[in-house]
Amino acid sequence: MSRRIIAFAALFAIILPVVSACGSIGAGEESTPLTIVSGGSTEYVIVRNDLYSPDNLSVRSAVDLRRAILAATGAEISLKTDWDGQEDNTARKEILVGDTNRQESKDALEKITGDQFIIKVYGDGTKIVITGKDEFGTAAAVRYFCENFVGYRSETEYEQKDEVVIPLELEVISTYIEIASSDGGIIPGSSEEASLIWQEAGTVEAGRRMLSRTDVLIYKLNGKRGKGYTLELDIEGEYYVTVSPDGKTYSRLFSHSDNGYATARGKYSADVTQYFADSDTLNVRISDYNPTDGMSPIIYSVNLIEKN
Ligand SMILES: [Ca+2]
Repeated sequence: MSRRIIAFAALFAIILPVVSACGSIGAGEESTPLTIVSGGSTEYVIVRNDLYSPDNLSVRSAVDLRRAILAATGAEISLKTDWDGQEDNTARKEILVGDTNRQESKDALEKITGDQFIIKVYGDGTKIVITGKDEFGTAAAVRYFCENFVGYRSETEYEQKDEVVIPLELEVISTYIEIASSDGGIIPGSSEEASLIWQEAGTVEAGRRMLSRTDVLIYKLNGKRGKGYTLELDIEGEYYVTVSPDGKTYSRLFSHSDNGYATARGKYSADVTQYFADSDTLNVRISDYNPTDGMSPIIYSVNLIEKN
């Protein structure tokens, strides 16, 4: 049996778009604006749980939020942990991501069930909670916040804006879907996948990444020098997959013409051990094998599996 180690944490779930959202603000109701970012700066800091390691999805989601705000508004927002010792943090403007030690996070978590997340402003806007019951819910919450309030969908898809303003009365409680994959493959559209993308391409919908003829997608996968790995792709269409340890010289790994299934969806894997002989990373480049026609690659998951 092989062990999963893929870049960053081994994850098996991804968050797909929200099924239902209910807010405390209905159409036509007056809301009071709460400014998070104005003129490229912010008074808020992002706060995350001190006890989690940097690979924890909740922590990575906090980093994603920071990155989204910076990209969309140019505002540098600090990210700190919730450990303040004896310091009084009640007046500090904080965006609390995940299950922090603040009372507001605890109160918000009481309001939701396991498959929900919550985004809620407390009091006069000093504390904004963005959390799920677990790190997957928190990732879904951050994604929702980024898309709906920051105007950020991905590194290449966001609105430039001077301000981020949310309603002071904001309370979103929403259900999300986790799609489990049997073997730990990372699914397009997840924040895990986002962390692997070196060159973005194509469009993502319902856990699939669809390339068009001239699109070139590059994942950068992290491993350990000298270890053995198998690369597994769940893919269909006219794919052409090349790999490179240095991002300069690419070698052919496989293409749709190598298997007997024509362009059907399937899990295709190849030994990539040799590329880790002298490198901790592997660039995986996916493009259309035959760009002159319409059949193009669709990617369902990517997985780098360490060999025992
Ligand atoms: Ca094609």
